Amino acid sequence: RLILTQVGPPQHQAKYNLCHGDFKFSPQSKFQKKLYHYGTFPVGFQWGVSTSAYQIEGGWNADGKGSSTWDTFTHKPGMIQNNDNGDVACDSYNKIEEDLYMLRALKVKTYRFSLSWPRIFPNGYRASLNKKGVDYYNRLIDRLIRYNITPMVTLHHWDLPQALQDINGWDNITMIDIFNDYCDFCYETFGDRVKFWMTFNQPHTIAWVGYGLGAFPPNIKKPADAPYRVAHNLLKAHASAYHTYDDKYRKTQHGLVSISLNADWVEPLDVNIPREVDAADRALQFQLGWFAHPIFKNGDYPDAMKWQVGNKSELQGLSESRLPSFTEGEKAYIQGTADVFCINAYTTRRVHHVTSRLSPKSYEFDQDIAIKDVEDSQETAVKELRTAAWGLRRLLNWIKEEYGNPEIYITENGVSTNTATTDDDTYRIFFLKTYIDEALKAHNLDGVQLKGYTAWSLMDAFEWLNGYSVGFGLHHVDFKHPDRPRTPKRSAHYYYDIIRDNGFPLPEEEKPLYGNFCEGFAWSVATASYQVNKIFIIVCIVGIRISAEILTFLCSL
Ligand code: PNW
Repeated sequence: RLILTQVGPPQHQAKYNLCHGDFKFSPQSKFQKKLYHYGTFPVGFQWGVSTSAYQIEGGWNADGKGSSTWDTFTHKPGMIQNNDNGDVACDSYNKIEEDLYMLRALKVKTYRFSLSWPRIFPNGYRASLNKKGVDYYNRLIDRLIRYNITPMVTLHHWDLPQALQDINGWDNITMIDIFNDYCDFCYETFGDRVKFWMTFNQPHTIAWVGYGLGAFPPNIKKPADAPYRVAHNLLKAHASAYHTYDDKYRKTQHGLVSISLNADWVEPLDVNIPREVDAADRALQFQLGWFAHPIFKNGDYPDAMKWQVGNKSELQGLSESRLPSFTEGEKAYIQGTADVFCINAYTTRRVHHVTSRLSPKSYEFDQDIAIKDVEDSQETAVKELRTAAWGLRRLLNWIKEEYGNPEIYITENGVSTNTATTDDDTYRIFFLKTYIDEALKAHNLDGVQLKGYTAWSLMDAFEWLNGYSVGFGLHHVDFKHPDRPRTPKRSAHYYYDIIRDNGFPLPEEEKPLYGNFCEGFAWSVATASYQVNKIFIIVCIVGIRISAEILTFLCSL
C-alpha cells in the first residue's frame, strides 16, 4: 500500500499517520496504549520458546566439535563479565531429556533452537563432517516430533566455525557458497522433519556489533565500511540458501525459509515535526530496513540508506558510496527470499534529528540521529533493553504497512532479570502480560497477520557479554551446580496459562460486569421543570397556546 520508490530524501509523511506517534485519529491513540485488551488468538496460533546453541549447549569441544568464534572470544580473559564462557552453559548437549521435560510442561507448540555449525562441520566445510554432532540434532529433533513440538531451526546464531573466521569470516565473499553448502547439508539431513528454517539470527548484530562496534566476535572495529560489506555478503548468503531450498527441497519437504531480523521500535522525539518523524523512520530503515527492504521489497537497500551513506561518502571525498550496490541480477535474486517475516523485538527508543560529524566515518553517524530512552519505559537488568510494551504493537504495524502485510512470527521477545532471582520473577509476568497483549491488539484490532509468538527464553543461559549475571529464562538454571538443575520460575506457570487460554479471554469474574437488561426494560429520560431553562419554558408556553388556539378553532367547525 505504501509506495516508497522515490529517489532523493524520502518524505514518507502518509505512513506516519498510521504508525508513528499518538495521532488523534490513529487506532493506536494515547488512550489505547493504557487499555488492556481481552481476547484470544485464532486456533493454531504458534506458541513457542527459543534458545540458541552457544548459549545453552556447552560441550564446547565434545565429540569432535570444532571451535567457534565465541569459544575463541570467551577464552580470552577480560572479554565477558566475570570471565564467564559457554564451555558448559546449560549443558544441553547432555540434557536433551531435561530440556524436553520443560518444553512438554509448558505445552508449547514450537521450539526455536539453533544448530552449531562447528558441531556439524568442525572446520566449516562439509569434508570435516562430525557424525556425532549430527546425531545430537537428530536425537533432539526426533524427540520434539515425538511430542508434537514443531522444531523451528536457526541455521546460524553467531557461533561461526573459527576456521572460517581465519579466512576473514563474513567479510569474505566466498562465505556465500560455504554457508550455502552448510545449509544444503542441513536441509538434506534434517529437512524431512524440520519445516521451519531461519538462515540467520539477527544479521544486523553480526554486521554492526561484530564488525562495526567490535563488541562481539570477531571483535573488528571498522564502523566505516566493514558492516556494509558484511551485510552485503549476509544478504547474498541468505538468498542463496533460500534458493537452494527452493530448487532442491521445497517440492518434497514443503517447509518454509526465512531469516530472524531484529528491530527496536523507534518513536520520534516530536510527532508534529516532520524532520523528527523522518529521523525515526530513518533509524528503522537503517536497522530493520537494511535487511528487510532487499528481502521483502525490491532486492535493494532502503532509499534512506542509499541517500544518507551516498551523501556522506561524497562529503567525505570518497569516489563511491561506502554502501555497496547490487546489480539488477542480484536484486532479482534477493527479492522475495523469505516465506514469512520473523522478528526479534525487545525495546523501544526515541530518536531525534542531528547533523552528525563526518569524521570518523561510521554507520552510526551516517544516520544523522541521536537516540534517547522513551519516558514511559521501564529499566531492566540489561541497561540497553528498557521495556515499553506499546512499542511492540507499533513495530508490528510498521512491518505490516511497510512490507505489504506479511505473515509475521515473533521469534524472540523477552526480558532479563538478575540471575539471583530464582523463581519469583513478577516483572517477567508483567512483561508477558503486557507485551503479548500489545501483540494481541496488533492482531485483533489492527489486522496484523501474526502467526506465532516465541518467548526468549526457555531457560537462563549464557547471555553473551553479560555472561551468567542476567537471565531471560522462564526457567532458572543453577550454573554453580554440576548438574545444571532447571527450576520453573513463576513466569513459566504464567506463560503456560497464556498458551492454554490462547491469549487473554475476558476473565470469569469480569463477565458479570458485561450484559443486557431484561426484555421490556423501561428506558426513558427525565427532567424537572425548575431545571429546564427559561427559553425552553417560553417555547413550551407559546407552543401550548398555539395548540390550544388550533384546538378551539377545530372545535368551532
Ligand atoms: C538477542 N547486543 O540479541 C539474541 O538473539 C539472543 O541471543 C539474546 O540472548 C537476546 O537478544 C537477549 O539479549 C541481542 O548488542 C542483540 O549486545 C544485540 C545485543 C545482544 C543480544
